[in-house]
Amino acid sequence: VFKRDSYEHRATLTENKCAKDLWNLMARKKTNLCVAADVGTAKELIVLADKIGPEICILKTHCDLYPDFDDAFGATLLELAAKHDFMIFEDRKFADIGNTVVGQYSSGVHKIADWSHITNAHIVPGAGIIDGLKQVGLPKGRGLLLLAEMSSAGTMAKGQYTEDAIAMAAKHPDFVMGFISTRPSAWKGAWSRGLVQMTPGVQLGGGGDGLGQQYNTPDRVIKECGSDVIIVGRGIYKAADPVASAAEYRKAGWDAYVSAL
Ligand code: 5IU
Repeated sequence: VFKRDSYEHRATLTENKCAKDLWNLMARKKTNLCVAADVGTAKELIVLADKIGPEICILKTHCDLYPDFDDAFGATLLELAAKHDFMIFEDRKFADIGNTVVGQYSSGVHKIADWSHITNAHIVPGAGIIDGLKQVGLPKGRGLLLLAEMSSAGTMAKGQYTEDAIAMAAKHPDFVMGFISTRPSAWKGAWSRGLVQMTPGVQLGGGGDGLGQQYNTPDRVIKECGSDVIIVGRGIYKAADPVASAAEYRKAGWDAYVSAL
């Protein structure tokens, strides 16, 4: 078991507002479950978010998946986030130069910075992508996750690439709130302190999906891999009873965290 600090304590170690809010939310609500709501429409997403809201710390969206996305989307999700006490994470995976991501994050059809507390970015363009996103997000109190590792088979985000992501995060403690990672317990050097580790590719049965996704159990992700937040998609929204399934994942994730303290 990879032992670590409580969420309450880690809230005191970050300079990013979103990370502080998330650590405190997880401790208060006793959940480290993020649901990846990759459903077919915004309408379904909103129904799902209202049902599973009490179980989760984060609702993860892919706003370009929903054909019925409209200008009311953000406001509706923010209302649900306030009602159920969760945060919103648009999994946009920005990947362009700084100047371009300024527009993609603040403007366009989706205006992500207006409604999503958290978003994420590839570091393949270099640190300019962080500077660009920060120009938009920092004044709004947003947080950025860097993709240090991915859950898919054959990912190129490994070794030196992962180390470079860690070094870039260290240069932007006010805006970078953490990482998407799969095995941060194996990282060299200092532990992530106030930075949040979020891990996708989580399903109670393990296995994969035939398209490269690789699953670990919640217990393994938290206790062995050293993650802080489990990200679960199909394990919940494809279940016969998504609310019961969310409750089950929540318990598995929380029990694993408590036993890793
Ligand atoms: N996701 C991954 N792996 C990654 C990253 C994001 O699976 O490395 I970065 C997303 C894709 C999907 C969710 O939205 O996390 C996982 O969904 P399933 O639990 O349905 O596989």
